[in-house]
Amino acid sequence: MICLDHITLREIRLALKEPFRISSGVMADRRILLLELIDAGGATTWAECVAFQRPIYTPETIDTAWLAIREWLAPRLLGRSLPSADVVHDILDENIRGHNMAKAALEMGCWALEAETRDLSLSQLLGGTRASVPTGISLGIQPAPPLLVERAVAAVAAGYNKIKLKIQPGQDVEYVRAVRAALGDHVEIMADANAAYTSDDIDHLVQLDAFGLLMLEQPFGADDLLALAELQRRMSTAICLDESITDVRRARDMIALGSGKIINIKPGRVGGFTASKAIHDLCAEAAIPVWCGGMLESGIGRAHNVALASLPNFSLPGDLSPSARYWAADIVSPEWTMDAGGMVGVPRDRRGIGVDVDTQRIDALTVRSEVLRAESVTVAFA
Ligand code: OSB
Ligand code: MG
Repeated sequence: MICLDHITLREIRLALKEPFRISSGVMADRRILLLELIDAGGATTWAECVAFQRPIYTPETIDTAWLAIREWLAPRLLGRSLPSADVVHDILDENIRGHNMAKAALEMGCWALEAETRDLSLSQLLGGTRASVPTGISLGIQPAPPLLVERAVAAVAAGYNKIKLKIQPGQDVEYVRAVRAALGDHVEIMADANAAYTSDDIDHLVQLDAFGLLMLEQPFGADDLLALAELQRRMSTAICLDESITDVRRARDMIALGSGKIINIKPGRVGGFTASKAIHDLCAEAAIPVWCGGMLESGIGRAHNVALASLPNFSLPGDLSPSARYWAADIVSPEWTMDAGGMVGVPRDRRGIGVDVDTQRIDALTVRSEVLRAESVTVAFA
């Protein structure tokens, strides 16, 4: 049983150690939306809304998410007795379109709260089975191939199990060729275009087949499932969908149309853990591998992702880099670390999200906050 007494929204600023460039823009100082959820019984937990500052990845931003949570989503949950977190997805989804990252932050917070109150780890509550999960690294677009090669070589030496290269038109084939030549044939390499190409680029992209990539992530726009199917027919490299998969129905469409062979599950993008589990289960039945993507999260979002990635069909390395790859100091302790084999431990012996949240540091980093309570919010959809 969960009954949310109040939720505190906070925006913190956290500087990335180095800017991260994808085809649609660059991120340097992260504005991060955190939720602290407090149960009527006194239990507390944290969740992270993974929306970025600008709509360069999906249409949401942290400002749209703040509005959606305050005005439409949180009022549906506050003060209401819920038997378990698995009912929250449908409550938030009914007659409210989109805003998946806003929904996910609340929904995942409810799962974490249920784990707290039932004295389970989040991994156990979700059905996770593994004590550690393999991680890969996602390398942003660099000004020239040698700079990317340098980072890729260092990442392999650090133990990462998969090297993902961001690409965009004009910075693709030669970059991938250089990294493959430097790393040799036995390292798992993949590329991610973040929707930068169109069906006019099919002949160009087919050249990537020469480099033995593990997969090519989201070459075309989120809605371009037919064009993606055409590309998949022309390429031997497996296409992986990220932005296209916003719920379990899109995963079914991908399978039916042949638009891809692998799915990157980001719980924020699909509206939370219930949808993530549904996609995970569907893909397990269809022999489609899945892996857990990343959104340059703080240690709070990372805790949620690591718990999800401990489910059995997360059979490929996730974008689950340790804290030190992103931040001078994280907001959780212990910080997330990776061993020499590129494995991240799942804190299955700890209750809830499995790390302590550094509330003093969060206080110091907070630039705005708002407390949402049942009595103080307008119920927009009575
Ligand atoms: O497409 O997976 C993506 C970062 C920003 C926007 C989109 C993506 C990414 C990443 C980062 O690849 C992965 C990470 O969090 O380390
Ligand atoms: Mg991606």
